[in-house]
Amino acid sequence: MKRLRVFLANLGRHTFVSPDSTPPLGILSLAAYLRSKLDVDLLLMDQRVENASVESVVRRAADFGADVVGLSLMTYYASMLGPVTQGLRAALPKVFQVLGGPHVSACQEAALLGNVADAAVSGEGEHALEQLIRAHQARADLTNIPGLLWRNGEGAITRNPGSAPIIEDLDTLPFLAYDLLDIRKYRRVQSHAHMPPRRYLSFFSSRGCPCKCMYCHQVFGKRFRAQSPERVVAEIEHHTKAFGVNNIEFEDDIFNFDPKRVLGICDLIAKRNLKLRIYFGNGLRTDVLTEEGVEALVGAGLCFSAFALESGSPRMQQFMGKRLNIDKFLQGVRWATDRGVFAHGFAMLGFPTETEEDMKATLDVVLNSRLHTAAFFTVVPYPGTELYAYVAKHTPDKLKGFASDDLEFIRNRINLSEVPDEVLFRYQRTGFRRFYLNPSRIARIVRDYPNPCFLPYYLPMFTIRATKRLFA
Ligand code: B12
Ligand code: SF4
Repeated sequence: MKRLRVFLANLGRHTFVSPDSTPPLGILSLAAYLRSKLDVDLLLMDQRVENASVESVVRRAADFGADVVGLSLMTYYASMLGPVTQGLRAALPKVFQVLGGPHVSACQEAALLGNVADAAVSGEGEHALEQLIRAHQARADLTNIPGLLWRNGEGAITRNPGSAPIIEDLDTLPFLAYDLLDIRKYRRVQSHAHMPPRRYLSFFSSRGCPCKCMYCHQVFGKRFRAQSPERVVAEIEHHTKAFGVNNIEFEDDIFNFDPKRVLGICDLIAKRNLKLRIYFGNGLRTDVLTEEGVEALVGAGLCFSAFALESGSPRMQQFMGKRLNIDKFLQGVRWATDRGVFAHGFAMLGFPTETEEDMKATLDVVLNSRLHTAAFFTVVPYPGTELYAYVAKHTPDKLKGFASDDLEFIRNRINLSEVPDEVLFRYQRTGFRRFYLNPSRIARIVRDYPNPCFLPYYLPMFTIRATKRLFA
């Protein structure tokens, strides 16, 4: 019997103002899991890093002769789904098409509108995709797959009762299928860490975050599950040796939630003398960060971390559910930068009810911090978040004309706050300008940035962000 051919693609684009692209850990994890359970041929494609056209995605799947196509995406790229799935249907009439990733977790049934995919999986995908493929191979009914979203015989979008089981013990996951990806492509583009392009690998060592930030996703639920230090370091050692790479990025939501685990990981890295350079693109959470943890991470090779403040206003911290202690934030950044770590900050302006006072507070904290670089984002309500529900309930007019799949998110002009548009965008520009036009900050950036020759590379992106709404 012909082996089933499964094509997994990460949809997306990287652009001038959003130049970053990281290895698609979702499909890398799914591929590893599928081949550990089923006898299948796999082909992976990352449309985002290749900046490939929709036609190329379809052609790649068709040339491979795919029986099943799995498409992974963020909501931001949802407008591609119609053309991709229709193209696949035309090129491979019998192919079974399934959607997954943050977009499905956010939009649920609506993810199947406007396209011709057969099914969609919300949340963690390993178990569900395995079950789906088994059912497809056996030509069995899909009604027995808990939580599956699919089109039934009449074409109606249906949700099965229940939800797909999650993987309780993340140590049981096979190592990411990096051998199926051309990692050389990631050397040429900016990674999540704002560092010069380099050879690196990404990892995701924990799932689920117990915090309740109202703008955040629902992919892995609220319970923290993590791989043990032994499992984390075994995978890092395996892949870094196989690819001859020593730069690694963690994309975990809350890597340092368990301080003991952090120490265990660092201890093993040191014992095995892995000589890593470690980056946290998605950040370390400062209110659970300990000085001992920072010390250990630096000893293990930490050289870059993002730190998400989001707001410097204690009132907004409560409102948005992040509840970060601002003094601890400043202290965490100081612990890291005092030890030579390059620190990037995330700030958000324009939450519902936010006033000029709150915005000033955010600017004050960021400007007075030891951060090397920072980005001031304006708040965007993604569907499926508590924030979106709040805006839909209290100020539905603000959602008119807002497109969560606008492919240039940085241009997004939604203003959920109490202040007029020009005030919000002026605070954003002022934030960027005052942060970067500071001689001592510039001196620290030049001193601590690993390769200052790359700094001009960021200028166009910085200029566009810093002038948002100035000319429009
Ligand atoms: C790394 C990352 C990126 C990378 C790109 C990642 C990529 N895949 O290409 C970069 C840095 C470029 C990026 C950019 C953005 N990101 Co981002 N990013 C992440 C982050 C931190 C980790 C993603 C990851 O690797 N997860 C680990 C893997 C294992 O999980 P996964 O991909 O979700 O896959 C699992 C399931 O979803 C499912 N699954 C996935 N694919 C498929 C496919 C099939 C067929 C099936 C069945 C199942 C399935 O199974 C997988 C294993 O269980 C997530 C947060 C998070 N925790 O996920 C945000 C996240 C994905 N990003 C988000 C957003 C909003 C953005 C931005 C738009 C804005 C911003 N300010 O960050 C920009 C995009 C702008 C641009 N430049 O293009 C949102 C997406 C929300 C949404 N509704 O889509 C997330 C969820 C963060 C959040 N707080 O809400 N991001
Ligand atoms: S701490 Fe990060 S991952 Fe956790 S809920 Fe808040 S934004 Fe989401």
